[in-house]
Amino acid sequence: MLFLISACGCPTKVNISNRPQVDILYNDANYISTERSTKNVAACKGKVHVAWFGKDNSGNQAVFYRRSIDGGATWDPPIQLTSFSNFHLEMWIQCFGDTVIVAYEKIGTGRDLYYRYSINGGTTWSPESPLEVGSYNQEAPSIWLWNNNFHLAWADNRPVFLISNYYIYYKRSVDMGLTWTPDNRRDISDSPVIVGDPVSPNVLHIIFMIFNSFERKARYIRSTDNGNTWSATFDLSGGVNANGSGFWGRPIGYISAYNGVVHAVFVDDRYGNKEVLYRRSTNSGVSWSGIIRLTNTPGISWNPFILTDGMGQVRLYWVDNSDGDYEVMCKISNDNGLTWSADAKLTNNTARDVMVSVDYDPSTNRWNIVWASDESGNWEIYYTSDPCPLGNDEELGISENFRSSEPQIYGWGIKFNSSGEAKVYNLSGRLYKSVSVYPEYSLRLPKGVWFVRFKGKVYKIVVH
Ligand SMILES: [Ca+2]
Ligand SMILES: [Ca+2]
Ligand SMILES: [Ca+2]
Repeated sequence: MLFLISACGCPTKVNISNRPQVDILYNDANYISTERSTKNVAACKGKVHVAWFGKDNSGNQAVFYRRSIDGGATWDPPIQLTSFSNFHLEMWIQCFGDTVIVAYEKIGTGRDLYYRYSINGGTTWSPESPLEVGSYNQEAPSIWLWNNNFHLAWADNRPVFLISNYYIYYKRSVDMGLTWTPDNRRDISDSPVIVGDPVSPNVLHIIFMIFNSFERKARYIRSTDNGNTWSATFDLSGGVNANGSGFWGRPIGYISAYNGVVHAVFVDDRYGNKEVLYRRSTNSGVSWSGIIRLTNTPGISWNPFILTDGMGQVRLYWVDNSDGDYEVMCKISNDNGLTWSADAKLTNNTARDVMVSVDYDPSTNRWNIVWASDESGNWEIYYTSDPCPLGNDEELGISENFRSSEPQIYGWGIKFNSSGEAKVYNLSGRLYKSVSVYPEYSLRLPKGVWFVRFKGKVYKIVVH
């Protein structure tokens, strides 16, 4: 019996929403994210924060929130952050240290952006405040937090020279949204994702799309002065329009940056069906690699989410309907985006598994993955992590093992089949002991939950 870490995440998952009504991450009737300014998980300082839309029995929605303060092992009860009302499509959750912000689209005067924030890691929350409210539509909030800088990008169709068109806007607050820099209108048209570079936090990157009857392309702008000025637009799509009717024509994308290396992904169908395409910059977005095809599946590859851990690992998560019902997929680069692993499945079932978003917490070295699935019959929000959540499930990770080189997990400890250094951690992540092991070495452990790191993998052991 053995527990193996899967490539994309833990084989067990936590049902975060667990309500008899509909719980979704992106609020549309297609149950497919038709834009990408959506992020439902944030992980900082060992706390994991998840936000989603939950419906009531009348079909109204509210924003729900749930957190783990032990890196995803156990979860506090859910909190309802808003009253039941009418919401539009997207929400965004972001953290920095113990600051957490949840922003979302409400139906008001057109569509408006509101937010709540916490400065104590999600224990208590500010009242709901307007983030960007006015006539016409304010949509697609995307947030980057760094120290006291609250960067907001959004899409807005307020009239420009009397013509209503969606543009990308940007503004910044250093007092949690009490005061703001002026609304800074950038380019046409929608679905911005803003990220900063943790090594050079004054460098900001926005991926967005132009989506109208003339053009459907992924676009990019950058700032090197903390959002005061922005570059001209760069066409990530290389002149090629996405095809498909309605929202399927949207080249929805995502972006991630660390130490000047920027990873951008978007979707179009230049290879015959929807695939995830990738470009990489090694000079903070000054210039870009050619377009690299990351997926090659017969079905729709959609909803890409790319993230770097800052230590050379880059992960692409996306959803793919090649098996007929959508799965969450991933592939991993361990050389900062130069080469990529084969496709791997995080989910594998007959339900729709969609709307994936991811955050990485450097304080726990943990990838946190959230998606929605209708496998319960009424849509739930699921969470998993890589390595596995610490002790959320007694049967976690127990599966038959046929790899003789792998350690075996028992109720009393772990038996090794090869030589090396094993490090044993307790439930709170503290190193318990380091052991030099060899084939047939049996390491007996006291009663409790333990994690053994051996040859790059983490094994969970429950000693009863
Ligand atoms: Ca539900
Ligand atoms: Ca495909
Ligand atoms: Ca599925």
